Order: sequence, then C-alpha cells, then structure tokens
Amino acid sequence: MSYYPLSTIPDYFGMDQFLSDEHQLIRQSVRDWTEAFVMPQIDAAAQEHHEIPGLMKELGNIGALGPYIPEEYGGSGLDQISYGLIMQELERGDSAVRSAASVQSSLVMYPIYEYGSEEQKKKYLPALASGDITGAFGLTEPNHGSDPGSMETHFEDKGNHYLLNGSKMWITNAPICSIAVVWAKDESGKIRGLIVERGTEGFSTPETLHKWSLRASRTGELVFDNVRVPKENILPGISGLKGPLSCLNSARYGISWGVIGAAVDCYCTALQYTLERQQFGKPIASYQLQQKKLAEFLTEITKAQLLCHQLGVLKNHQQASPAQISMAKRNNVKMAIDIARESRQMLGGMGITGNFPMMRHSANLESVITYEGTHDIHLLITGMDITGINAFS
Ligand code: TGC
Ligand code: FAD
Repeated sequence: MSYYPLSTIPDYFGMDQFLSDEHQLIRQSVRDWTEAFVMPQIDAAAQEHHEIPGLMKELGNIGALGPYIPEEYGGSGLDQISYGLIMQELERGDSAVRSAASVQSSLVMYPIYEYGSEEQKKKYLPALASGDITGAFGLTEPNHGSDPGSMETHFEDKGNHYLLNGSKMWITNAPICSIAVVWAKDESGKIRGLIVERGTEGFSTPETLHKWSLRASRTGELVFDNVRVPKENILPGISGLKGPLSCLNSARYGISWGVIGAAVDCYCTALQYTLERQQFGKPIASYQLQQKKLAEFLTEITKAQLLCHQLGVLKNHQQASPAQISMAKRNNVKMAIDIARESRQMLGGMGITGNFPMMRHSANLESVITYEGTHDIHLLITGMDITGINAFS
C-alpha cells in the first residue's frame, strides 16, 4: 500500500532538470510498476519470508535486468544514470527487489559481459536479461567475508574439466539460481571466475532461513563437492581479486542510488502521517521536534541525490573511482538506515506494523549496510585513498 501521494516525492534542489526526457520516462515507468506490482504484495512476502512470485520475469519485462548491457545481448543499452534511477525506484518498493535486480545485472551479467567468451555471452545474457533464468554471485565464504582474497574455494585442472571444491555463504538468490558466477582459486592460487549450472553433480544450494532482514529475498549457500565444471565455463578475460571487485563497483554504485528510494519511502510516509496525526489538539507535524526530523531527512536525501547524480556523470565517462563509489555507498546507506529508524519513531506504535514500510526498510537496510562491503570496510577504503596506507591488515 502506498500511503502518500506521488506529488510529495522530493526534488528539493531541482535535480530533475539534469535528467533527460528518457531518464524521466524510465524513472516514471519503474515507479508506476513498483506502485502497481511491488507495493501491494511486499508486506505479505516479507512477513511470510518468501520472494514475490514471478519477480525475475517481471523485472525482465520492465528492462530492469542488465539495463546498461548492449541490446545485442538482451540488455537495453542505457546509461549509468538510468541504471541508478531504476535501482532507486525498485528500492522504494523494497531492498529485496533492488537486490534481485542488482545481483542479476551487476554481479552476474556484468562479469559475463566484461570477461566472458562470445559463446558465454550469447548463451547466458539474453536469458538473464529476460528473467528466464536467475543468476547468483559467489564470493563470500563461511571463513572469509570482508577478506575475500583469502578464499578457500579452489579448482584443479583435470584435463577435460575443472574439479571445484569449497563453499560460499550468504549468497542472494542461491536457492533459486539456475547459474552461479563463482570465484575460486586455481592451482597457482589465482582467483578465477567459473559459471556453474544448477543440476551439475555435487553442486547444492541450501537455504539460509530465519532472517530478520531482506525477508522477501532468498539467501543461501553454494556448496561444491567435487563439481566437474566444463572448461568452456571459465571466464577467460580476468584473473585476480580485481575480477570480483570490479563487479562490486557496479553493484555498490546501484546500491547508493537504490537506498535513496528506501529513504524517500520513509520520509514521504512520515511527512503525510505527521500532517494527519493529531496529538494535544494539533497535527504532530506542527511540533518543532518533528519538523527537525523532517528537515534533516530532506537535507540528507537531497545530499545523497546530489552525490549519486555526480557519481553517475563520472561513471558515464568511466571516471568514477572505486573509492568514490565506496564513499557514496557508505554515506547513502547510513543516511537511509538513519531515516528508516527515526521515521519509524515518528509514527509511534503504528510504526511497528506492516501497514507502514519503516520497520521493513529498517530491517532490510541492516543487510544493505553489511553486504557489498561493510560500513567500516568502506571507511577504511576511503582512509586508504586519503593516506595511501592500508589499515585493513
Ligand atoms: P587489494 O590488495 O587492495 O586489491 C587486490 C586487487 O584488486 C584491485 N582492487 C579493485 N579492483 C577493482 N575494483 C575495486 N573496487 C578494487 N579494489 C581493489 C587492486 O588494485 C588489486 O589489483 P592488483 O592488480 O594489484 O592485484 O585487496 P585486499 O585483499 O587488501 O582487500 C581489499 C578490500 C578489503 C577493500 C576488498 O577485498 C573488499 O572490498 N572487501 C569487502 C568484500 C565485499 O564487498 N564483499 C561483497 C560480496 S558480494 C555481496 O555482498 C553481494 S550482496 C548482493 C545483493 O543482494 O545486492
Ligand atoms: P566479517 O568480514 O566477518 O566482518 C565482521 C565485522 O568485522 C564487520 O563489522 C566488519 O566491518 C569488521 N571487520 C572486518 N575486517 C575488518 C578490518 N580489517 N578492520 C576493522 N573491522 C573489520 N556475498 C556474496 O558473495 N554474494 C551475495 O550475493 C551476497 N549476498 C548477501 C546477502 C545478505 C542478506 C547478506 C547479509 C550478505 C550477503 N553477502 C553476499 C555477504 C556479504 O558481502 C558479507 O556479509 C560482507 O562482505 C561481510 O562479511 P562477513 O559477514 O563475513 O563479516
């Protein structure tokens, strides 16, 4: 249920004037789809801990899977600001919906497009773009999260195939994926990307249950027990940790836009509620403490919008550095989680119910502030960029 009129969505610094007609059309069409398809069923999906039925196919139909992948491979050939706007509108609905689109676009289609063979691109990209198949991205392991370079998953060259062993943990869409892009070490210790198809003997995807966050997203493990991976399934164009990390640049960029959507949903709901709710004979929005919160929310949302727009311009010119993307991801996720938590309080008891989106966004953002590099890891990336000194290890 959408509680507020669309006209209240903030554009306080007139950012729309920097958007082309195409950008505005894309944003509006994804916004309309989110209102019509996601909002009516997201609370039930999250409460019942399952994904929205048919989500990937719907995302494919609206062009939200691989929007910047060229049309010849099934994408839409759009620019990076379009990608950001799509992520923003999806996450206004729910972080799980944006996560589904981020993983498929930036973590599965992007590496296949950038580093895959022509045969791999033709085989997988159109099916991923349409949502006919779902992909997963396996980097994190039970013993190695922030430090993926120490991964243990490995493969051996057996002549006519690779033999893959190990496991990945906390993998979005693992239980429902048809393929997984898996990062593993070869015999010399070099990190390589492998495409593993569901149905391959020894490959299983147990689900991680009882989450309090991203409940409308399926999370699980990727377990490889002597899995024979055909040789043509290795990504030929990349080796080393920079392979998976370059995919994260794209996904983290999308997250910095996406979380603005979650923050806007909370801000608009709080604005409308406090204008309507009366206590002590007046709307609670008339009290200074409530106005302080609303004013700070709008200020922080506006700053995040400006940051993302400029990052999008840089990204369109291939000039966005990984450290700039880290700064935007870190700042904007913290902005959104703070607004979700504070705005929930503004609704009093009503704020804890599923009739309003704050608890759901707030709980979701606990994952978003952790995945794709934790809040503190991104701070350390900024610290290293400033000083040239690595404080990770
Ligand atoms: P370090 O020695 O610094 O770097 C190793 C090599 O990688 C290069 N590099 C990058 N390349 C591209 N983009 C980046 N962002 C890069 N960062 C580093 C670097 O230049 C070097 O290249 P070369 O040629 O010299 O070998 O690596 P380190 O081992 O010290 O680790 C650095 C650190 C901690 C920053 C990095 O590992 C990190 O970002 N850790 C966080 C892990 C993380 O973000 N995991 C995310 C898993 S996926 C996920 O969460 C999906 S959620 C999906 C959803 O549902 O939306
Ligand atoms: P750890 O690395 O163990 O960190 C624990 C704490 O220690 C954190 O606060 C961290 O900031 C801190 N810390 C670590 N190192 C340092 C240091 N050097 N200095 C100071 N503090 C430090 N991964 C994938 O590969 N694919 C996915 O699709 C995916 N989806 C996910 C979905 C969900 C819902 C979640 C929750 C996670 C997902 N992840 C995925 C994993 C995610 O990227 C990791 O959880 C994240 O990178 C952190 O790793 P960790 O959980 O092992 O925490």
